Amino acid sequence: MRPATDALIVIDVQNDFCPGGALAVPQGDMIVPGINALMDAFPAVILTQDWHPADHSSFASQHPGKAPMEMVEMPYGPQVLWPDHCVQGSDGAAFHADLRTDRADLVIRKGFRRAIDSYSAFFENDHATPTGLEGYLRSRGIERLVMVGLATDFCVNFSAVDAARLGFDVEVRMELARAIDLNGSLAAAQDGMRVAGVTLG
Ligand code: VGL
Ligand code: ZN
Repeated sequence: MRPATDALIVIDVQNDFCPGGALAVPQGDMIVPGINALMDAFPAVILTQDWHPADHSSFASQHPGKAPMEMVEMPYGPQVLWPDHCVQGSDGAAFHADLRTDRADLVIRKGFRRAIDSYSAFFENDHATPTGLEGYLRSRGIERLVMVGLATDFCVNFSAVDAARLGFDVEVRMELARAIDLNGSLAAAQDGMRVAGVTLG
C-alpha cells in the first residue's frame, strides 16, 4: 500500500467515452482492468464523472449550423463542440460496468452548469471556478496524485496541469489513459503536461 499522502484519480471512465458510446475514445475500455488492479495500491481512490444537462453549451446540437468537433468562442475562451454525451442520469454517463466503483472514496461530478464546460477535475474551463476537489484532497493531507482515464488530451490533461499548478506532485500513467487526438491534441497535451511539471509514466 502506498502512503496516506497518495491518491489515485480516475478520470471519466464512462460508457460514452468507451467504444459504442457517444464520444468514444479508441480503446477507451481497454484501460479498465489495469485501473482496477492499480486501485489496490492506493489508500485513496477518487473517480470523476462528466455530468452534463441535456442542453449543455458544449454540445454541437445547441449551436445551429455547427457540427461536432468544430470550435466556437465562448465567454471563457475557445471551446470544442462535442456530440451530446454524458447526459445526467443516462446510460452513457454511467461508469463502465467493469470499473470498481466500490473502491471510490469520492465521486466528483463536473460539467453540470449549462453555460460552461469543465474538463479539469479542479476547475471549470474558465480556469477559475473550483470543483472543490482541491479542498477535499488538502483536508485529507494528500500531496501526490496518480492520474489515469479518459481522455488523455482533454480531461486527464486539464486535470493534471491544474493539479501540478496547485502544487501537487502529479504522475499520469499513459498506458492507463487513451486519447481523442483531435488535430494534434495528444502531442500538444503531452508537451503542456511536461512543461507544467507532470511526470508522464
Ligand atoms: C471529455 C470532451 C468532453 C473528457 C469530456 O473526459 O476528456 N472530453 N467532455
Ligand atoms: Zn463533456
